[in-house]
Amino acid sequence: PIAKKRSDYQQPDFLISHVDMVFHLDIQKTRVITTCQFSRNGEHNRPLVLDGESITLIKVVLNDNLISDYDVNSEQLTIPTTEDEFTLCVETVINPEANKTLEGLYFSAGAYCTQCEAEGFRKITYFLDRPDVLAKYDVTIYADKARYPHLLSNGNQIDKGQLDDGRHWVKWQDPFNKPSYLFALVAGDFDLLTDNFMTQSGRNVALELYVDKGALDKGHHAIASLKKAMAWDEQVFGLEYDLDIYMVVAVDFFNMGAMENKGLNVFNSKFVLADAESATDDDFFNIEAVIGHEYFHNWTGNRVTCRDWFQLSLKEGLTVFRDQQFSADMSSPVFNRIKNVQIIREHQFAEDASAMAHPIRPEEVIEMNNFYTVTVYDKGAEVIRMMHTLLGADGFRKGMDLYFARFDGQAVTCDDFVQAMQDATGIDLSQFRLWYSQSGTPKVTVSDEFDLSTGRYTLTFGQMTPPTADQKTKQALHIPFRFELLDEQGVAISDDSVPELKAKMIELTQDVHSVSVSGLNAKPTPSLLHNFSAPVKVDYAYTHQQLSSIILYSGDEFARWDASQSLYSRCIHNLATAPDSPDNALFDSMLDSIGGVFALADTNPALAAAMLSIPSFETLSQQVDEIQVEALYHAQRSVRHLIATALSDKWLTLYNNQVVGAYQYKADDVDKRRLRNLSLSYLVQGDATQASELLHAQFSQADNMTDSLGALKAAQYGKLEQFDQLMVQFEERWRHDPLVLDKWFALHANMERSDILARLPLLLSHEKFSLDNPNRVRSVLGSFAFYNVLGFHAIDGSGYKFLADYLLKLNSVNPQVAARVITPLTQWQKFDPKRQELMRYQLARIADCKELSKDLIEKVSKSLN
Ligand code: B3K
Ligand code: ZN
Repeated sequence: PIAKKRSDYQQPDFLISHVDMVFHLDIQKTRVITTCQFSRNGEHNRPLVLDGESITLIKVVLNDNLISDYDVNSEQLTIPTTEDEFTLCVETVINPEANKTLEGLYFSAGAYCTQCEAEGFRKITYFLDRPDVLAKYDVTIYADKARYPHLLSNGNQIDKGQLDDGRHWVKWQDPFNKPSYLFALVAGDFDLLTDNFMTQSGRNVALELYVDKGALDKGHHAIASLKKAMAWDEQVFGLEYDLDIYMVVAVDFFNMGAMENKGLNVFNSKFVLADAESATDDDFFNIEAVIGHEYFHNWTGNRVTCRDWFQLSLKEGLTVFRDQQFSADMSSPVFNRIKNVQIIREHQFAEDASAMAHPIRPEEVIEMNNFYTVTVYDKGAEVIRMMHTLLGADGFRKGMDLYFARFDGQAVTCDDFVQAMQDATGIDLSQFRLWYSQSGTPKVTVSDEFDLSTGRYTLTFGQMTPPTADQKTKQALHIPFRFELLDEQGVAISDDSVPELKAKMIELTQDVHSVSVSGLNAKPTPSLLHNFSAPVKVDYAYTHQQLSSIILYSGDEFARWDASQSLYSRCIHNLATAPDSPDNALFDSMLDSIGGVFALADTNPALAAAMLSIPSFETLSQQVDEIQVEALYHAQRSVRHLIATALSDKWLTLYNNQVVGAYQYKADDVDKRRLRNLSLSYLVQGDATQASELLHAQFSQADNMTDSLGALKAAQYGKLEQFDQLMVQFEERWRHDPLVLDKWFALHANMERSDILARLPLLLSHEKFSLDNPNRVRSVLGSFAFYNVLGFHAIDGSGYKFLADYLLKLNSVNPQVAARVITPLTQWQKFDPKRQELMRYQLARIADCKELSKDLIEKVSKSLN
């Protein structure tokens, strides 16, 4: 397959003003009749070339004439016409049941549904399947009434009827122009939860949530979240919903989280269904976030969409930023910010360090589905956030207003967005645009100097972006870098004559910058990168004492957390590299500072919980040049053990202090459960009898999934004997509930045990396991490959082989999911030479496969280069 390049963009040869579609649904032979009004775009005499894949062409009618002089192959239908305006009617047949790629029209557990983004519409009909062709759609659906009482598509229902043969039909009309990737169709027998929302201008919007039969009670949180998101977008961005109906359908078989189809979102049921017993606090949180995300797309994505797929971050980076702000406003801002940063440090930095490194606006793509990445989404959101920081909240809002005023109803580029931000505020963003084209993680090296005789302190910032697999040379970026200086008492030093100090921010635009302050009595402590104001790595040689001081006194809660993480990281790396001569002063200083954090538990429990958690293996991995798997892993475990045992009394008190009543998903209770489960995970490393009593009591008395799963995870982590037996009980109780069973599978897959490779095949042959179900595949294969450090990276290569064997099977069923789960194998660059060789060997095996999907070809070939 050949890569498409961003620089090759050409306007479409034809435009479509209106689309009329008729679906005759049938499990194996669905007939689709598509009639479009075309017009030639510009002066040319090229034929009409439509995209189409895995569909059978029945007939083509041009302006009421049946034609046969067209050309059709496995990817395109070419119509030789010279007309400027014409009507084309194409009839195709598709097989939804056989479609296991879950792209196009497919069958999910008894219901029909569609997924068209990015290029799935061409699996339904021949079309100009690109985001810059916008049209109005009328859609009529015919299906058996008894089996499919609900027939849904975008927009408003305008007509319906009944046939004598048991079928019925419904006609939908979407009044908004949209690209084909936002098309959706759903047909099935669902339970329906309804509600309504009154917009700020007084329009009433019907809200409809369609879920599996019997799951109605699990839909309330999603509906409540939707209403919060609708109100939030009005308050913060002045954006109101634009149709009279908003539908959300939950399906069990879905490649990702959810899809923002106009007026008809389709969701992975994981991000819709929740009740206290079966869903954790994290599940409740994620539902609110994803419901918000898809809703916010209605403006950032649907009303203003992308000109081409290289611009994906235009809608995704911006919408992730919006959902992050929403979540922060709904709960603890600092806790949310920490979560965002962890994703960047664990996954995005890893992507930048791998062969898949790409800018947030990629230059070259073979399979578009491979570019729904943490870089495009989460680093993209960081780039938007930096503009928010540089422009201020008011400036950013002005920029957004101008963006909508200019581009509503159009398909535009990232440059158009930045230009609107610049024009609305007069702030020069020309250098800032490099963030869109340059990949890699910049490193900001900070050094300082203090002259006691003059009282002058100078802080010097140097920036450098190391080369990435896709780009050798890098330029200096425009980096908003927030910081402050703390005096010996931990008080922030203010000096209005130093603009950077006044603003608490320096804008780095060159390789080196410095800031000086005079009149100081002692050398201050710099507290750096407040609120993670840019997606960079910072290098400054803090003393342990300085880190402790930031932990206690920094005015920025994020910086306090970050300092705690630096202290833990230091201890862990120290132990990993010098296990026989640990730096005792460092460990004492860490225990001392952390001991002090317990006092925060009452006043700021969310921050306390984050500060009492040590960095993940993934985060630690990105702090070193070469990952020493066993040494790093065991060092992390040892430091946890040390914290668990040295502070055991504090953990017990903390555990006992978190008293919560009957389950409710509300901030105070969530914080308490979080602290309680965190304490338990430390307690299991101390007194075994005591821990096992606490754990048993918690598991058997829990009225909610957060506490049940917390107990199970603690038992797993502490390798308590009763773990296996609790897992059996858990499975018995939950085998009917797919979403809970996913958690059970995941727990098994990331267990640390020497026979893990022998146990994985048992999971795969479990009667509830299925290759067709992405959630299941992710919970076994994904959990293992991403998080089972010792198992996946077993030095005999068995973990890598296991993944590769499985991917070769998944390749022909669901390439999109396969290409996602392969990620850990593509990140071989940071491992030791032996592991690198083993990982590359498996990649080469995959590359050798005869019928490899485009998705895997792109990832594997890049990784082997
Ligand atoms: N826009 C969709 C993602 C589509 C992924 C296609 N492989 C969901 C979202 O980001 O909201
Ligand atoms: Zn999105």
